[in-house]
Amino acid sequence: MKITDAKVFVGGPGKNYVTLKIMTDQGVYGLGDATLNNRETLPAAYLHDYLIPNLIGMDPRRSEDIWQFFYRGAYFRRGPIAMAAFGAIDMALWDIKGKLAGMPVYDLLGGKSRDGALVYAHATGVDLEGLFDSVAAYVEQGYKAVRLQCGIPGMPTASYAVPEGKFAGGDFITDFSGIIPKTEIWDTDRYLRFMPEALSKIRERFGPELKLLHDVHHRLTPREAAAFAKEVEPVRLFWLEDPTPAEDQAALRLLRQHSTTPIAIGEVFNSVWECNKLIEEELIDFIRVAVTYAGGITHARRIVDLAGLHNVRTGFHGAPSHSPISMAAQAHLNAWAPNFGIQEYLVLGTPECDALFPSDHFLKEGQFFVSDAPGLGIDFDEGEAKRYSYKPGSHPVVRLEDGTLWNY
Ligand code: CS2
Ligand code: MG
Repeated sequence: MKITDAKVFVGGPGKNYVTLKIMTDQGVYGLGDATLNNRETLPAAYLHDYLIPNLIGMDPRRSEDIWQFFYRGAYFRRGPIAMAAFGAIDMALWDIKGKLAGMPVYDLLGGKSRDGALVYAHATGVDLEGLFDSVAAYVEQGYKAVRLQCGIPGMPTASYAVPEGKFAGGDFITDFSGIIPKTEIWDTDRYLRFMPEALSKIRERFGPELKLLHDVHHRLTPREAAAFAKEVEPVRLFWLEDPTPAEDQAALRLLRQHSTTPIAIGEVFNSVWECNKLIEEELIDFIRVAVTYAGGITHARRIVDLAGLHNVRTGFHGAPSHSPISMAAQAHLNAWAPNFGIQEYLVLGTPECDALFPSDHFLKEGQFFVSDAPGLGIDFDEGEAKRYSYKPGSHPVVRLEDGTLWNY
């Protein structure tokens, strides 16, 4: 069996999804997602210029060897661009493998450990009242877990937590007015004065059952993060996410010595080599990698297995940065993983998105139910894809009030 062709599409409704389609001589095809938020043309070029010419003629059933060929075979390996490109190929090969076997990918991984996978939604408010309303709306829809982000009084601009524009509440972050980013102003003191109290008011209002999460988005120093995590202990967060910049694995030691608040980290990691210390030293409770940026199912599964040895559960990244193809790949891992924790999930569910990526995966009362169709259980409509093309966009950058550049 041979791979005969592969195509890359960039575009989508309100996003630049990077979709890979791999064709074979047996008519079976596979789909993968290489979307790298606001850098979408780069994994597309890596695929197009380097990987696809090598892929043609390979046997798609040999997904492990193909993964090793691209990873070890690239002298300059790793990094988000390369790993997103390898990840898309890997997802597509698992899709093909499942279709050949007539089995959903979760069965190839070891079968289902659960039916529905717990998800969390993004509740946001420009102020606390707005946040109350947003949480109440999700509770009403049956969600059991929500992430809480709130505008900070006195903070000169809206924070990442409260995106402006038409997708507010949907957390679409990208600003499509061009590649020159807008600037957000951040003030750690204001944040530290306001947020612990806000979290405790949400706990008071919504009671003990609701799972509450909060994302610091890499903005604190280790000492500030330790103090914050300690202060919010009575709120009993499900997790505190990215309290410190993710490059510094040792930063979490200080936090761990001072607090028992569960910590989630990893949405910007691309390989096990960025989180092995965090996992082995049990400095985190949830690993947040995404199947896209962490080299596909083959590599993400290795991270999940390592985490399982150290009491670390999964909490895969699920911002709309990923297309429904990655979300499908993650749904199969979530159905299987013995150490599954939770899945971030923002309903993309516009008619346009569903038309581009038809599937029968579904969400019900705060749980995600994976499709039982062979492979990843998701399709890509090339006719629909003709409606979309690449649109330049950017994330904001963050500065302190005196102009110092800070972590987005
Ligand atoms: C966020 C992301 O979902 C999250 O937890 O941290 O929305 C992140 O800001 C984006 O993926 C960046 O592209
Ligand atoms: Mg995050």
